Amino acid sequence: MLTIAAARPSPYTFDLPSTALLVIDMQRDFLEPGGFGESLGNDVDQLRRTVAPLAALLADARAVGLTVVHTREGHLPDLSDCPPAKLLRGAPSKRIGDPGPNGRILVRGEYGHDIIDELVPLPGEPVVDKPGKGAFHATDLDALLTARGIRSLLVTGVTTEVCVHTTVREANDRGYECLVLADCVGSYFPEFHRVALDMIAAQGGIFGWVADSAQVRAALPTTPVLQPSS
Ligand code: TIU
Repeated sequence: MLTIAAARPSPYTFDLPSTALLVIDMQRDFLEPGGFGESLGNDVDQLRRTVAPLAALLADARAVGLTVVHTREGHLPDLSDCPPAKLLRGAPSKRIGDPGPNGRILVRGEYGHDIIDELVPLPGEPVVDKPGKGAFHATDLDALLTARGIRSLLVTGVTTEVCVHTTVREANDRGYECLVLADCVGSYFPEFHRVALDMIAAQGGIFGWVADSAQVRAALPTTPVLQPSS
């Protein structure tokens, strides 16, 4: 067992075979100009600080053979999986499905829908396409994790209070332990980011634990101990 002694609200213990690194929605649509995030009026630069620590963590996780799972938020080209409540809400500069500089906004198969170059998935790493904010809603993520014997999630990605939080809540109700890595999750709203992390660790860890990626990287062995996931 490995222990992250400095995790909030208490030390987090996990073992490598039953743990996955979950990378949520690190897509151009959220992190680069011209995509869904910017269409909602957000400053996409707010999310950039997550990229370097997440790339470093990903490299160490891969080196040790940890299971890595990526997710992408997006919709079928005919938008049949996008509820009107999501499509029509608000007054964005562009709606889901509209053409943008990176292709149609938040539509599967478009350049903007894919994961940023710095964090591109390796062959064999599952990429779960999800129509909602939570990664368990209308996906096979639970079955995929169960088949691999995963019970513990190192949670990273964007945005802290939207897709990360929804996924952590869903995971918590399904019996997974979640350690959210504060420097590897990001929000367009610094205050929401801070409070969202506090909400996870409050009340004795009502949804899980919070730590920094450096603490996890320091705890990981330096030689492979697992077969690469397939
Ligand atoms: N708007 C916002 O903060 N986030 C999303 O719409 N999706 C995700 O968080 N991935």
